[in-house]
Amino acid sequence: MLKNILFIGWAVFTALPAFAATDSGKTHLITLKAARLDSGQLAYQMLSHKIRDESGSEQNVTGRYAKEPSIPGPAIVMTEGDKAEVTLVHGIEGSNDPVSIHVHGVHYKIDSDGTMKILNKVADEAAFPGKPYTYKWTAAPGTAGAWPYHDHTFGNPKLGAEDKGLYGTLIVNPKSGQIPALIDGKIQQVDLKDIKREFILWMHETTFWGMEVNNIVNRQVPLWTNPTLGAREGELVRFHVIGLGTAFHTFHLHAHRWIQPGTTHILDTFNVGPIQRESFVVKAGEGVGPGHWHYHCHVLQHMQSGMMGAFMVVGSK
Ligand SMILES: [Cu+2]
Repeated sequence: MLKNILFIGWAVFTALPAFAATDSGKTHLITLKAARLDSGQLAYQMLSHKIRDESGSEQNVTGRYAKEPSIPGPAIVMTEGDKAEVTLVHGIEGSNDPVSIHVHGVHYKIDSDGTMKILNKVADEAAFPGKPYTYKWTAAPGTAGAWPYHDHTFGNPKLGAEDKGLYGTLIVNPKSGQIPALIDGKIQQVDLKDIKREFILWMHETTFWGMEVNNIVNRQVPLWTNPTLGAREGELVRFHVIGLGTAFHTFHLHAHRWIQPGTTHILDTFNVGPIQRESFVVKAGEGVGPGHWHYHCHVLQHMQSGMMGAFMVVGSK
């Protein structure tokens, strides 16, 4: 009897992680293409994104994305508890080299690592011409944050071609729907639905590469290099800053302050190493008003090479 109870207890216990992993139920069905730009650089493009809910009905959200490949690539937004099936299509003309997606932060099995067999000992997990590859990700509890995804195979089976433009951003929002932010001088929880715009800035050698996720019109806009960012005074704006390449940077935004996530430490500058990232929220122009607020890398050599842009805050009236 006792043995049976223990056995039932163990069966329930072992089944729990499976329930926990599927309780949210949303599955993102995504098709991305790796393509070559006219400049010779490489880039990812969103071909299709559908979100399937628990009942099995699907919502097509492909219209949120730019219609062309971009650097950085499409920003994929998920919520903790969601799953994704990401199919990559090889669209790099004139090359038979495999191309892949390796993601950071979320959970995946070894066959979704996005590397070649010489590294993972399982399979060549990449798309070949005419032969797409599908990756499965789980944005498990504890994976909220902005994460990079990038190629790990093209042109070099151990390294890939992230430095040629094959990279993008995965944003996993917390299930609670809230994040801490420094607003009106106090650390408080803000609702994600109140964030009007998100600016993604990749710091690559001596250039910022930007993407706006505009939550007002529900569209993504590639901003390309050293962009001018725009917001209305008082809007809640979330920044996601990610490093790429070989250089170490210091991100600085004039006249705004924010908190280092998970702390009460107030910042206006932080360090960004390769593939390191930080996300933070500001209330545009808080305490300082509208203006052509400068943002830049504070490494002098990088500033001298033009690593800068503007955060244009326009008056609310
Ligand atoms: Cu720098």
